[in-house]
Amino acid sequence: MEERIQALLQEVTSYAATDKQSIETFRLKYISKKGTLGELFEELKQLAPEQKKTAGKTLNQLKQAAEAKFAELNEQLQATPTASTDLDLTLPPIPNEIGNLHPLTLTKYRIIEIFERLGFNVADGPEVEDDWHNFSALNFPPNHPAREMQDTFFVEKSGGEKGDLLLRTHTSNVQIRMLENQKPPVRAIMPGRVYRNEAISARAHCFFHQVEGLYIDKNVGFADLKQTLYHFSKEMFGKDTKIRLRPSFFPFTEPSAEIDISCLICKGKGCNVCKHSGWVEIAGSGMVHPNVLKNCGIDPEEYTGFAFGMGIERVTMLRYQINDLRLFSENDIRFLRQFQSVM
Ligand code: 2NL
Repeated sequence: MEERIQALLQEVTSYAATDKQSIETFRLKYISKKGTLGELFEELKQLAPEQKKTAGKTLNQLKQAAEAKFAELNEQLQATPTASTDLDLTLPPIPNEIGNLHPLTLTKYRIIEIFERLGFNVADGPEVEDDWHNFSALNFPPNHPAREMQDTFFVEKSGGEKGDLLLRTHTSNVQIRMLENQKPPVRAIMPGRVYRNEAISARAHCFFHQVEGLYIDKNVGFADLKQTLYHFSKEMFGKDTKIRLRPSFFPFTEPSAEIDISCLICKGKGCNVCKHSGWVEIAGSGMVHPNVLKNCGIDPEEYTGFAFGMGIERVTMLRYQINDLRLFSENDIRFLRQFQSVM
């Protein structure tokens, strides 16, 4: 028995293993109670007391040597970066979650893209505005209902009384600022957030997004307005889209027209979205009122132009068939994730 133990001791000390599997084989053979070591301890019990004493001593040496070797092998394994054992380098990588743009941003970018190709610049301006740039310069009469507290959010003065500042109700303030500072020709669109004092519902919100457009030059006429918005509609909603103009009224344009497109959902046959008319409104527009040009120091005898305004929410709802305005501002990840792959 003594000889067998000595031979095993030799085996144990010279054992070499570089991977998990052979270390496990080592453990089962030399450490586990069910392995060779276990068997020897069983045999030990049968020996005569004198033999038991010496054999027991060497057997314990073997046990200690095996445990020390086992610890050493494990340490070696940890220290060597053996990619082949733990890492499968042929696996495709786990993709990084990079999020996605908000559907309103996607639509805004698409609108910008279309108008940029027609030579329009993109302009930006303040959301907190004074009365002049939001109302007076745009030919709103002093007692116009839009100027009332229930339609407009006013910024209070420190004493709590209504001040001259308000949250802009449209992005036209940007156009006014531009016309005040820049001689025509002016050709620009103004996307941005606007505010109205309205109760929140599926169809209305106290803030939303608008793109307004303005083109002022010599000899700009109503035909230019029609062609520009016709081109936009086909680019945005598909080449078969038709447009229709209905007479309308805005204080800042004369004449004014509401722009409808043929319903995308039912192709004009009549459905819930178009309320069975076959047409849906997408924008307001018109020829810039001479008073607006005068207010900005531009001679209406020399220059004319058209302007339009459309709701980005409305265009987005038509584009992606979204039926509730509130979805845009609730930040529900289940809604937002659906736009991951659209661009
Ligand atoms: C709508 C209507 C419109 C304009 C906006 C505009 C701006 C200037 C002068 C004249 Cl500086 N007009 N903007 C013109 C017509 C309609 O918006 O329904 N928006 C959602």
